[in-house]
Amino acid sequence: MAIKLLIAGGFGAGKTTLVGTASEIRPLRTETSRSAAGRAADDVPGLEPKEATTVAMDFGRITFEGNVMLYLFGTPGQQRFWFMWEGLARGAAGAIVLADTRRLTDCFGAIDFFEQRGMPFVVAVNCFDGAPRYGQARVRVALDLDPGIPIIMCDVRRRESVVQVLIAVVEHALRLKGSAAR
Ligand SMILES: Nc1nc2c(ncn2[C@@H]2O[C@H](COP(=O)(O)OP(=O)(O)OP(=O)(O)O)[C@@H](O)[C@H]2O)c(=O)[nH]1
Ligand SMILES: [Mg+2]
Repeated sequence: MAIKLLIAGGFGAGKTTLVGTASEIRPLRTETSRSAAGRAADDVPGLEPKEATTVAMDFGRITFEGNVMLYLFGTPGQQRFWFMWEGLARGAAGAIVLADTRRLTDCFGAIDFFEQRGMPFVVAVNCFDGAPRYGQARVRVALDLDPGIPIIMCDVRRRESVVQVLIAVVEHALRLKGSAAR
């Protein structure tokens, strides 16, 4: 069985890192180094400068138990590339919205996108070193998430952590599908 998942979220939330950590094949990346104009537009004061950004997508694959294959599609984070999300979302079973607590509201766009399309999603909070730590309850209030939407704390550099998030989104998508069929 093959399942397509989208990895979305704000600029620099760790989408490319997540796909790279999870993937058993060499991930396809479409990163470019950032132009001076891009830096001026997107860099956030106080955060480390970012050298590269995704312009089209990331792609990776992970197999569970030898027969469930997850195809991971990372979206570009910068708002000017969002026109590509529509195509990437086609046929996806669910999505992960990655959030960075230093700029939590950057993922509002992604949440709106999936809510409007009725696409199952979970919110994964990428716990960057030194970033503020909020509990699930505070993240839920801050992002105005329905009680049914899972929120998972993660570190996208750690494989076990990413696997937990992947399992959460697949389970959530299956649960919603099951309740729709009833
Ligand atoms: N300390 C720490 N650094 C991280 C973590 N996740 C990602 N990074 C770093 O943060 C930067 C941004 O990560 P990316 O994976 O490129 O983020 P992205 O969401 O793909 O960014 P865009 O494609 O530009 O939107 C990279 O330099 C990563 O090495 C994390 O959990 N902790
Ligand atoms: Mg990226």
